[in-house]
Amino acid sequence: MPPNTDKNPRYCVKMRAELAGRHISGAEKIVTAGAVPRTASRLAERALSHPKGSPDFVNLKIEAARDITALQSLPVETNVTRTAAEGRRRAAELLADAGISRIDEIMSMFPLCHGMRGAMLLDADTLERLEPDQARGVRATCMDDAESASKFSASGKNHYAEAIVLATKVANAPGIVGEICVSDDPDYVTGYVATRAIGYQRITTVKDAGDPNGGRIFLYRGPRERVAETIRFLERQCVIVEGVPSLPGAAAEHRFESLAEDLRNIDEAGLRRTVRAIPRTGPSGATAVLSSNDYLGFADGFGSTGSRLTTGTHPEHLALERHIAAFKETEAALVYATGYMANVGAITAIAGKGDAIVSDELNHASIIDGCRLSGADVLVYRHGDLEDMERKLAACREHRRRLAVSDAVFSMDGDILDLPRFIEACRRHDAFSMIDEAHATGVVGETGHGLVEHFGCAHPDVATGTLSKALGTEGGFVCGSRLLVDYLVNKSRPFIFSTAMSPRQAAAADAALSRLESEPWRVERLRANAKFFLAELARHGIAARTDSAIVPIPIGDERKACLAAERLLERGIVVNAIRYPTVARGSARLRVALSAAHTEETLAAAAAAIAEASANCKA
Ligand code: WAQ
Ligand code: MG
Repeated sequence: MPPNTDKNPRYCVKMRAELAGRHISGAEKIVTAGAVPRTASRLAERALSHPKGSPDFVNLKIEAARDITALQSLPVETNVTRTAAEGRRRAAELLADAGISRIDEIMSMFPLCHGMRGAMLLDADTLERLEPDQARGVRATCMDDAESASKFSASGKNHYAEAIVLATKVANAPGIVGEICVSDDPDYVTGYVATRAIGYQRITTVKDAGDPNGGRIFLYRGPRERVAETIRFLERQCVIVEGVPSLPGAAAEHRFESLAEDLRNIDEAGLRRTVRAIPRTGPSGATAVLSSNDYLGFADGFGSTGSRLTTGTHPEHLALERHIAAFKETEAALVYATGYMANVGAITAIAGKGDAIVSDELNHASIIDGCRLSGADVLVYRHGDLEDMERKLAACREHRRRLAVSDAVFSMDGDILDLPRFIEACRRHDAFSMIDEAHATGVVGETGHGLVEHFGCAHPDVATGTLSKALGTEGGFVCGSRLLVDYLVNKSRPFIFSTAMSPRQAAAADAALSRLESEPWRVERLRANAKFFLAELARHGIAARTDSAIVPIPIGDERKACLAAERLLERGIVVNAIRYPTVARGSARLRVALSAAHTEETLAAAAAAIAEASANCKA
């Protein structure tokens, strides 16, 4: 934007809309004079097409923005929390680090914020209320994101970017030592705490779903006679915030904007779906469920009775999804009936006709089937060859969307993907990055959290996995940003059109995940077993390697591999022979999969028997 001069003055354009006496929409932009008509028209459009209905009145205000301060955005960190209690504990820790105590008392004041358009202004130490008008509160206004012009046209309202702009202005107000924000939207459980020292700390769960209590609390420390100056800064000082980061996986990232746009179209057509558990008890006792598929009344207690979008969602599914998201440190997760469906479901929702998928040649069959079903152009790159992958991505520049997909741990070779390089390459080519952690979850990474933990790197856009391997139960999942999961809920046919997993199954998987978290020694034991087993094989002259729990023992000829497996079975050792078409012709192998439950005696005996059987069969 050009400098704010007399020749080219800037204006603050503000919009707010009301329906039936209630505020339904509000926004503001700071723009040059030339951009005022366009901005005003867009804000009017936004007010008039609000999903909550046609407003009774829209207030558009255009004010000269004479004195503008530029501020650098607070840095953003995300704290993944599973429950409201955990989120509030995290908020308390963060603010304690910033020298603010009495957090529990402050948090307990949120119900008093109900109905306020502005924030509560509290003395940070005495908790006295300092707002001149307690019903309204103090509103931070006259602020904008320096890059809002580019974000605005593309994505309409961006809660996250708007919250960072507000928090940056508030944190820089004289006398303000901190801010706590909890959304007042009953379905949006994310909030943040912010100070100049700790930055903008998002907390993914700070309240229970369905809780309408929220608001903002600004914490002030200083003499009473300077409160007015603070309020003047918050309400009148024009501020432009520079360098607002975009949330990974948020609409502001170009590739995600296309998912957001699809969702907006669905929303505008009145077709948006959300997942919610059906109430088991209504106001007058049990709910009358007249839309399940439980025709004979057999499902009670075991079957889920329907698709996740009809009657199939139970509290157990939602708890499992929150748990998986927290475990994977992503905003959200979605559970599918199987891992196969998670892969097919994610790929076919993201990519379709006119899109391109770039896929490792050794990817699992569920990925291959997803690619085929999607209708996208599929380009297969040489196994693990990320340069080949980049060349193929570069060749798809003209496609609408690009998706690169790889197994995290390759199921037949046991090797792992170089995730940091994979993600970097995807970002360079504006491609979605997707990995399947079926054989990585519970195995790879210090405590079994998968590749991100192993490499200490960024998250891919999409991570899928299964509950049926290390977690010993059944089902599959996809995790990533809230936007991704909302998109899948609306677009992923295997999610939408199949019966939800049994709620008991969901509870069992939830418990298994807790066990993985509380017994990290199992992951350690598995790693030790792999090391021991490889050493035993080496002692018998077999060179094998692995980055995971899968140890392939190459044989080559298909018949010989089967024969070796038969010999081992005769001795009570179950090892599968893997042949074409699972692997290439002439690369048959014995595939050993290790477990933390194996003892060293078992592994030593197995290594000796494998060496003998494979030597005999080769001869
Ligand atoms: N100044 C002061 N208080 C405000 C303002 C303002 N300009 N705007 C809203 N509030 C207060 C008011 O009491 C609302 O009820 C409350 O804050 C919540 O506002 O993913 O959506 O606009 O990182 O509902 C935070 C997390 C989302 C974003 C917050 O707030 C993220 C949100 P909402
Ligand atoms: Mg709100």
